[in-house]
Amino acid sequence: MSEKAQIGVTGLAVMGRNLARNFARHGHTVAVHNRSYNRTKELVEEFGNEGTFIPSESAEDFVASLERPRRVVIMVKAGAPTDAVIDEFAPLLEEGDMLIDAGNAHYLDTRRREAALRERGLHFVGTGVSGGEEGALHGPSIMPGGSPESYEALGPLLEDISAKVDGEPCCVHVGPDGAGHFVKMVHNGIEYADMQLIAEAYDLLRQVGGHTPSEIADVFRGWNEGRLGSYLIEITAEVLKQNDAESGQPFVDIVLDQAEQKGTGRWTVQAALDLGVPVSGIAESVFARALSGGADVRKAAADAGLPGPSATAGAHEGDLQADVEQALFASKIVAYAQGFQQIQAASKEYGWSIDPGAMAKIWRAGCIIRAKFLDFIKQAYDKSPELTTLLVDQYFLDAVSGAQDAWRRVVVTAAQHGIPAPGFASALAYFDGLRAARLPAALIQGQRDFFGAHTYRRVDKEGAFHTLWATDDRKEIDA
Ligand code: NBP
Repeated sequence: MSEKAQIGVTGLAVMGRNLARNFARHGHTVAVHNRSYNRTKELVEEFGNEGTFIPSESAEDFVASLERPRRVVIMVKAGAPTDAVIDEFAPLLEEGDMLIDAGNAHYLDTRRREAALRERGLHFVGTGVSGGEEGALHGPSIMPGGSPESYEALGPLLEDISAKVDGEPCCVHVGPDGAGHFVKMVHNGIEYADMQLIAEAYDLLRQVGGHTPSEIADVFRGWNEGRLGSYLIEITAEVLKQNDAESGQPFVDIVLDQAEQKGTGRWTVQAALDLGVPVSGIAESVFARALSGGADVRKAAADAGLPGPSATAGAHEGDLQADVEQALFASKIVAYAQGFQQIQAASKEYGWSIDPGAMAKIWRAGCIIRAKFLDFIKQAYDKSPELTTLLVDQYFLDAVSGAQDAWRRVVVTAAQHGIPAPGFASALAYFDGLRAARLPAALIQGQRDFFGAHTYRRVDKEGAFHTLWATDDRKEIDA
């Protein structure tokens, strides 16, 4: 074989096929391989005219068709299939070659795989790829981890096929080992929070404002022109405008109200718990999906007739639409601030040196949470790379301060009407928690010292203290 491929893709289901086509469309010769050969054949038959593909039936031929250092993108089902593919390919590769896992792997799996392959002289690059199948074909946001050395050989190809904003690629070396997959995971967690907040805004406009889905679609279209401008707001308007072809009903009314999840939101919250970072916005959105999907519990509640507010709730005190926009924007800022804080905490924990501003930059296109306001996040971190929380950056501080009266009115209205708004309410509680000069955590410390002699620190001097409580002779219990 004369011509060698610059890059190879193994795993040619929807994502892998589209990534391979994207590389080919950018003029790269692409080696393609799949466990079952029919997918490889179909790709070349259907899209062979889009560029140069070198199809292989065996892993050996596929590896032989690649130029050195070999770059092998793995795009298979995350989990055991990824390990199976690594086990199949690693023995065929040579020192300096790269295995690039572009699936949705858990970052701890990526850390494990990277360490094992490094010992064998191979680069393992866990890479977040956002934007779904359309993104994979037309330009995703790409979040590669792995060694800086691997990025030198791989980065230019990934940057080439990534989404662009003003000519700048939505791809950057995130950091070593699992950093790329970690950031992709938090991206998905933020996406959950964003979607939940939008859903709450819709619910309030519908139930309190009495607007139809079509009218609310127009509201979202208007918001999309302003500071909330984003892909998710744009598609929300489209979904709300849609009528069901069969029944003629608004589409949103014929869909079962049980949200599903694939697990990256849950992973984000689990990781946040381990890191001790309060990502309440993401957590509320994961729990809200779980609540919606808890059909048995919801039915039991409905059967028991759990009562709503006893008094008829009054009208919203203010301009509901304008207030909901403020609540949505402020809560969104909180969710992003928390997500970025989680990225910074993991970066510190694992020594990744992630540049948070660069993450905001590469999320501006090619991914689900692309939004105008990411520019402001980037600017905030450009100004202060060590920013503790986005909420203290002047732009966000002003936005949240300006929004807070409306935000509080919206949370009150939701509570008075018995409409669940966990995203808005918990974001506000987080904001108030950060603002508070004194938190009741002092009382919790007192309780802990009382029942478990866990000691406490004082406001007026250094050291750990224990008080001899009246009941201190009884057996202590841990908590
Ligand atoms: P799937 O996740 O449906 O996986 C199908 C592919 O995995 C096929 O190529 C299949 O080969 C291969 N595979 C399996 Br299953 N077990 C294998 C094994 N033991 N050995 C070798 N190959 C095996 O594909 P997808 O929907 O294209 O997603 C690919 C990855 O991208 C996943 O990690 C997914 O989570 C991620 N993803 C990301 C986004 C996004 O927006 N970024 C969207 C969707 C998916 P076969 O053809 O022989 O069965």
